[in-house]
Amino acid sequence: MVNPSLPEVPAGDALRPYDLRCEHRGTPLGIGTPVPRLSWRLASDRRGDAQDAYRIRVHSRGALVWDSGWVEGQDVSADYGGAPLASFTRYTWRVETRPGGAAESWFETGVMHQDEWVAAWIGHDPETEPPFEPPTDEGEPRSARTAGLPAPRYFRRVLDLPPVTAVRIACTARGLYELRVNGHRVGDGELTPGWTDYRQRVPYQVYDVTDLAGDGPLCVAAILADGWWSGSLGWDMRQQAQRYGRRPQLLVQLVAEHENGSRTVVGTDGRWRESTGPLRHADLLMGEWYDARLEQPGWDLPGFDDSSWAPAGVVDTAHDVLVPSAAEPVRVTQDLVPVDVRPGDGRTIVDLGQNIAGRVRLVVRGAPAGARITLRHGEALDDDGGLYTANLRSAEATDHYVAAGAPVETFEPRFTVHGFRYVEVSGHTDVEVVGRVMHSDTPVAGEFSCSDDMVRRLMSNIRWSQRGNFVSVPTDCPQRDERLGWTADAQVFLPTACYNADVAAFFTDWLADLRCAQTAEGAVPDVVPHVMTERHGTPGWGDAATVVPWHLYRVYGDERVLRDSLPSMRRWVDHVERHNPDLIWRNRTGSHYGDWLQAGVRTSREVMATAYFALSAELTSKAAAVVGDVAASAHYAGLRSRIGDAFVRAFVSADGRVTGDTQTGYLLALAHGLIPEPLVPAAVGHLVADLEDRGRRLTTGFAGVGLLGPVLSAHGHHDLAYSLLHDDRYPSWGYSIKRGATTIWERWDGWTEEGGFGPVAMNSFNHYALGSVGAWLYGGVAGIGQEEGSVGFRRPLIRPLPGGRLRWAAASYDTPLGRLGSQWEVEGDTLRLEVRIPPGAEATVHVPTTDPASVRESGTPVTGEAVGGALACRVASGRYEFTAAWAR
Ligand code: RAM
Repeated sequence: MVNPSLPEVPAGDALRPYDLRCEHRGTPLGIGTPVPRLSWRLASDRRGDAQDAYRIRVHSRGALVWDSGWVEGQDVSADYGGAPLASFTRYTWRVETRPGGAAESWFETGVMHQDEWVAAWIGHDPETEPPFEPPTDEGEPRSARTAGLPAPRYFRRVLDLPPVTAVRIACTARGLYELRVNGHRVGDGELTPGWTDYRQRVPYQVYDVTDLAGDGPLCVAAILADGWWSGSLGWDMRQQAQRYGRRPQLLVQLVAEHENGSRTVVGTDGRWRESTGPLRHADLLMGEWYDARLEQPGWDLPGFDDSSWAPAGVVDTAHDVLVPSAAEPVRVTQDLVPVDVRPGDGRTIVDLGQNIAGRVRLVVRGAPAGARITLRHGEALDDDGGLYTANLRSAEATDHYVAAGAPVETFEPRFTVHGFRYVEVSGHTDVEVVGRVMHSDTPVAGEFSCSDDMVRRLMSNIRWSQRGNFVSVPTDCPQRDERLGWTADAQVFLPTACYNADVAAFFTDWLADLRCAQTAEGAVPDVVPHVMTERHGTPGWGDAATVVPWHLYRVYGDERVLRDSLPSMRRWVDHVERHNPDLIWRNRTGSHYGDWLQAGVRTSREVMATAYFALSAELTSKAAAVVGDVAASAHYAGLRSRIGDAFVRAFVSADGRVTGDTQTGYLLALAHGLIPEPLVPAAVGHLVADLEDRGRRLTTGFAGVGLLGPVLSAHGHHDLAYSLLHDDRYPSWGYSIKRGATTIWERWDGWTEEGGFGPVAMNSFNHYALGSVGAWLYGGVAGIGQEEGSVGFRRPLIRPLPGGRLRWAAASYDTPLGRLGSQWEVEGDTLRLEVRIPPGAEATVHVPTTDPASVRESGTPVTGEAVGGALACRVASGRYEFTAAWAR
């Protein structure tokens, strides 16, 4: 499977803005902030090009509403500064740069003032409604059995409006919805409105349905299911099902504009009608049950006779929880044609060749009415070639389709998602299956490739695990009865995630849920959104509160994330300090998972916790400095320094050993500057000795694994780092790849020769945490990074690491300024390095060489400074081709 490639960048000799975004999104509808941030990237093939000034003009309804005037400088973003934004209005904006070109884009607002909401939350009256009773056989979904969940509901209302010029619909659910207008599905979002901390924030989406409206009556319809709101969630069905509410509810507000400029606003109310339909049951973990015999043709068209439908019940009119959807929705982004279809014994096993999160589209031919076709999903096959589902725990991941008896029927579930590579189809043999890949549609931002098949596969597995686990929130896994926003998984993987995709909007939204969930005393929960109330305050997990905002700021250069998060960062650090006055984090360690899933060792929990405490204090100090809170910055810098002293006193011996003597202990201490300078070589020596003594095998778990490459290479041990990268013995990434992994496994021993499948209680084959090595492939191997202190890649640092089995490696990455690229190749005794620096950036390039005097750029000698096996030189924007002497 190839990785999705980066979109082309405009080429040419003149500076040009491109890829215009509003609030980190392309052309969003439903912007809710009064001061949206507008940003653009720059392209130019001319060396040394930089933007000297920009000017933004925003128009709405033919009138100029903001002219920034010419603003000198290199900023590639600006906050809207014009007349107050009106609701449901399109704003086109144009940015011009000097020198150079111009580009145009638009955004639309949603509901700008809470009092503009008229829609009520509607649902159905549970008293009138019998629960779904499927045939009592093995196919019965357990969630329906235990919780007696009612069937999903269908809603509709017909509106007679004067002729319209534009129609927008704002829609959301406490649950999941599919919106339809005049028989057509609206939008391409899946699992909408997405998952947030519904108690405080329910996101709504805005759609442009003008083209569906026509001249006659308008039928607005929706299907409503439980989803995260009232369906099964997590692993404890009794506690978790119906976590937020008992029944799903719908909220729709339509705003139609007419020729004379007037508006009609209509919201959901008791005039809507509702009914059950062919979708009998839908649950994220369990799957769907669709009975095509129960279809009511035309139910979403104006002419339909809904006299047998019931009036919808009005639940409440709470609008204060409504927030504009801030990130791209989940979408189906790719179809996978099976690589193998194995019929047998009434059950056909279909292999998509790739472990994904998603669902299938099923085509059924010649099934008699009432035939039930069952689709079971799994990540692996057992020894007999049957579907392996033990690791799904209680998630049934099973869809049922009951045929209507037509010659050809098509079924695709709507309100469920499975983590799977294999599908078992039973109940009918003449079937066709296509895999539908689903994930939050974060734009592709980076590409990495190299000459080694296994390393390429590793990056592909990382990328697929990112896709499979960014499903509205960053989850641990997409398959079993868990799929929760585990905070450590997210924070250790974030640097890798940022290289692969533009996750600014995605994580900014998740951080809002993190802040909602912080406890009164400042503890951060282990999972966000917060659904396991008893778990919070855990070292490495809670620290997502500081690590995530800081990293987002560094990568995307948007300081608002720090402004929004600083109070939460402070409360988190204060909480840890309050309970650990001697600054060794021993108390209030929450669920303390340590270096989770480490291989065969036990990193000291106090070492790990205290290292994170130091890191969080440091990041809080830096964030306070950015926000301009000098006193807070000094306070947390002081705290950081005292934690550092305490760490050294408690854990670092005079010969540079760190208590516990484990790889993760050294990695954390070295990466976070906790080893006194004179002892650093000794500590590095102990780390290296541990690896060598184990025959170059890693022992790291979630907390340490992402630091192996960066720390080893920072201290001159890239050979060792490459040994680990290329290793295929247990435990290693290569070990899973040798076994055919197409995603990153949760645990090093997900499957072993000796034991077969790992412990079923916890064995996901799609978990990205151990894939946090990806950041080192981009930042180390291909060498795309930024200088310490640089923000938004203003000062890129290109420092590739030729080595290992690699003959070449290449990476490209869309920084906020524009595209950055690095590609190296070794041929005989020459190394060639091509770099691409975006306009306005001032880069340092370390050209790897065994002879600094040999370095040439496009044939011309280069001046620079010889540093550790490279010639470091400064370059401005443009493309450069270096050659240098190289000896292995
Ligand atoms: C597991 C999750 C997750 C991890 C926690 C501690 O259940 O899958 O990856 O963060 O435990």
